[in-house]
Amino acid sequence: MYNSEIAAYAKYLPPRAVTNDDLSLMVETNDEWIRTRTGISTRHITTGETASDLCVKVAEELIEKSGISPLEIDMIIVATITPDFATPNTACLVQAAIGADNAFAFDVSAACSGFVYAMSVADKYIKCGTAKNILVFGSEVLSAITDWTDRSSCVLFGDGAGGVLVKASESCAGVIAEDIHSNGADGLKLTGNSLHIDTPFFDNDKEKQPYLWMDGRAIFTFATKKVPQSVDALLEKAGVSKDDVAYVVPHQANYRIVEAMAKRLDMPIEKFFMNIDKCGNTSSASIPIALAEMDEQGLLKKGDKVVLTGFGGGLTWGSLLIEI
Ligand code: B82
Repeated sequence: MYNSEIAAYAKYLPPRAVTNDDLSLMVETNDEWIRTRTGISTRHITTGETASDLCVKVAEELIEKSGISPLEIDMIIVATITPDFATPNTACLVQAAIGADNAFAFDVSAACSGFVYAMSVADKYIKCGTAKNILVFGSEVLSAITDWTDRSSCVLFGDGAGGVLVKASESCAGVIAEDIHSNGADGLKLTGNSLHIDTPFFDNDKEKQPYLWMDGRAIFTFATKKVPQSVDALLEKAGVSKDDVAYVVPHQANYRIVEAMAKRLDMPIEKFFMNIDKCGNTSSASIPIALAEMDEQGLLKKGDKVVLTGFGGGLTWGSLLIEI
């Protein structure tokens, strides 16, 4: 059986950076309020690039860094809640753009847990021997489903993409363990872009809900309770102690959520990689963007054990233990 080694990391942020001061000219808010409540200073916002465009930039860098030919790629998975279209899926658009003619390609929808879910799927295809080289992305254009007149939510979100090349390996342990969950019963506590049925056959008297909406307090409680439980369960399954974990890479939702998680887990906050100050909340893209930044900074050392933990709409949550 092969293991799933992460062989390359890359990210792409659209060039337009929007600061808290920029937003304070649009809605009643200010830099100090946003920074103390969320930890965010800047986010990148697309000026027309779509989720697939962002992935293509990431894919080109992954191909260059790893030296792989596009024809050697067996599979492409894009985690996103802001696909270019309902069909074709985002991954097929990426396949065409990079000429990965031998790959099969599909999207995964699990909001801010999407990258963890997609990596879990990729890991299974590697372990069962069906695929040897898989591109896995998280890519979001959240600005398209943000209510830019709502000061409580428009300050939170950003656009961007990150991705990895997952390779079948006999030497690196790669994905060691996983702990993944869903709770659909609480799904309507975090919603976005509802399908609006209004046809010659049905007059809908309710309004479309096009924008991201969350019951902040309820999902804050969900995240700070369920994620530490998931990380504990993950490490127990793997027989790995907290001291042996070099980094935890959490979904970048809010600085205070991550602080509360570190406290509950009784792990030093320094082990939690955070870059929400520069990117905002990019949903499924936040973990792979963080990984690519860690790689650029030389923080990911061969043999290190790293926990990825996602949580978000669905509700969904899940953690992966990776050996670098
Ligand atoms: S908040 O409700 O305003 N709050 C917590 C009480 C401020 C500290 C808030 C803010 Br501001 C931003 C994010 C959240 C939050 O709970 N986010 C999430 C929770 C679970 C899953 C995903 C997210 C997410 O934002 O992606 C709360």
